[in-house]
Amino acid sequence: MEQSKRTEQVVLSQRLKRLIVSFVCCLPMSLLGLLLMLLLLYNSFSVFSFHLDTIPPVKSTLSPTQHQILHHHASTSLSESDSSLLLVVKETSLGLVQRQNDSSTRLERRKRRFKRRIDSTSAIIQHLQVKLRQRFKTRVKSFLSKSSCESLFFMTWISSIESFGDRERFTIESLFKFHPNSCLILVSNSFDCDRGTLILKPFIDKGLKVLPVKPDFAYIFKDTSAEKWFERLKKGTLSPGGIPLEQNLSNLLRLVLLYRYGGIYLDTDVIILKPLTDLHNVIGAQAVDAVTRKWSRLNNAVLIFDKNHPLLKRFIDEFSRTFNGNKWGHNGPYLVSRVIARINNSPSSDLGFSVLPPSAFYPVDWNRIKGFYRAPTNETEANWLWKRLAHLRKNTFAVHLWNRESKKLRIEKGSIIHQLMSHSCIFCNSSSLHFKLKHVK
Ligand SMILES: *[C@@H]1O[C@H](CO)[C@@H](O)[C@H](O)[C@H]1NC(C)=O
Ligand SMILES: *[C@@H]1O[C@H](CO)[C@@H](O)[C@H](O)[C@H]1NC(C)=O
Ligand SMILES: *[C@@H]1O[C@H](CO)[C@@H](O)[C@H](O)[C@H]1NC(C)=O
Ligand SMILES: CC(=O)N[C@H]1CO[C@H](CO)[C@@H](O)[C@@H]1O
Repeated sequence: MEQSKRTEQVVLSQRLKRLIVSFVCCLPMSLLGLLLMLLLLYNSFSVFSFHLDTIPPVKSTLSPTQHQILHHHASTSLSESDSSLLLVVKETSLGLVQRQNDSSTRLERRKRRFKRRIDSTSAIIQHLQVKLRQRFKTRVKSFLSKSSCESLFFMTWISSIESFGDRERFTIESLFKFHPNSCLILVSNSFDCDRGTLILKPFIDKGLKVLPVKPDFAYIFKDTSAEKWFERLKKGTLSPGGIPLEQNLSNLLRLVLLYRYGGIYLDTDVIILKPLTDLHNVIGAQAVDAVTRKWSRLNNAVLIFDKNHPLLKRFIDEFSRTFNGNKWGHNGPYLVSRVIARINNSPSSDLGFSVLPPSAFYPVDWNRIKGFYRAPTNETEANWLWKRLAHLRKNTFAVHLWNRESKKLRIEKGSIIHQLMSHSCIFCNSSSLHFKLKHVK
C-alpha cells in the first residue's frame, strides 16, 4: 500500500516535471507567473474545502471507515496539486489538522511525506532554472559540434512568432539558397516552440541546418560591457526609454553574438543575392556623401566579423555607455557610424575591417525602395529596370528592404524585387507574391 503510493508519487512528480518543462519552454515569463498565481489560488481553495469537509468529523470519535475516508480524502486533495509555491499553504493547513491530534502519528508521517515532496518539487524547479539557463550554451554547442558548418549565420527575433511573416521567412530561404552548407542560429524568445518549428520544418526537412534557440542574456552578455548594462536594465536603474526594447536588445544581441562566436549577422528583411563567404570583417555603408564620396552613414543590418574582433568590442562598449532608448537609431545604425567615424579620425588605429559601399548591402535607399516593388509601365522604365538589375547582379551581395518602409508594399510581377526573389528562392511559393514565382537556376 505504502509502496504503491510512493511509486504513484514518483510517477506523478515525473509527469509534473514533464508538464512544467513543456510549459516553461513555451511561455513568456509573465504568463508563467500568472499561471503559478492561478495554481496558488486554486490550491488555497482546495485546501480550504478540505478543512470544511474534515474538521467536523474529527471532533467526534471516528469509526475506522470514516478514518479511511478522511485519510483518502486528504491524500487525494493534497496530491492533486503540485508546486513548491503551493506547499506553503499546505503546511499551515496541516498544522491545523494536527491540532486535532487524533491519529497524530499518521499525520506526522504524512507531514514528512509532504516535506519530501516540497524538497523534491523545489529541486525540480531549481534544476529546471539551471537547465533553462544552460540551454542556450549547450544547445548552441551541440548544434555547432554535430553540424559541420561552412559558415555561421545569426538572425534574431525578439518578438511574437505571429509577426514572423513571409518576408522574414524569405530571408532564411535566400540565405540557404547561396549557402546550403552553412548553419543558421535563430536567436528568438518565441521561435523555440511548436509554431516556430512548423515555420522551420521545410528547411529542416531539406537537410538545412537551422537552430532556433531562446537567448540566455546573462550567459551571452557575460564578460562584456553589455553584462553591466543588462544588470542595470534588470534592476530598473536604467530607463528602457519610450521605444520598444526588442529592437534595442536586437541591436546589442547581434554585436555580442558575433563577438562570442564570429560569423554573419542578418536582419530579417534582407534578400541575399550571392554567396557572402568571401567577405571578412566588413560592415556596409548605406549612404555616401555626394561631394567627398566618403560614407556618411553605416548600417548594422548585415555584419560579417570574426570572433573577438576589436571593432565589435568597441561597438558593445559604446552601446553600454551611451544607450538611449528614446532616440531612434541611436543604438543601431547611428552607433556603428559614430564608432567608426571616431576610429577614422584617429589615424593610428587599424582594427582590420572594411567599409563596403552602399551597393554591397544597401543598393537602394529607404525612400526609394518603392520603385523596386513596381513593374515597369513603359519602355523607358523597362530599360531602367534592366540596367538596375544588371548592376545589382554584379555588385550587390544582399538587398536590405528597410523594414517598415516596404512591409506593406505589394510586389508587382516583373518588378526588381520579383526578379531578385525568383533568383534567390528555394521553395518559390512566397505568399507575399500574388502570382507564382518561376524558379530560376
Ligand atoms: C493530543 O496530543 C497532546 C500532545 O501531543 C497530548 O498531551 C494530548 O493528550 C492529546 N490528546 C488526545 C485527545 O489524544
Ligand atoms: C512553401 O513550400 C514549403 C515546402 O514545400 C511548404 O512547407 C510551405 O508551407 C509553403 N509555403 C507557402 C506559403 O505555401
Ligand atoms: C513612363 O512612365 C513614367 C511613369 O509612369 C513617366 O513618368 C514617364 O514619362 C514615361 N515615359 C515615357 C517615355 O512614356
Ligand atoms: C536608443 C535606440 O536605438 N533605441 C531604439 C530602441 O528600439 C526602437 C525601436 O523599437 C528604436 O526606434 C530606437 O531607436
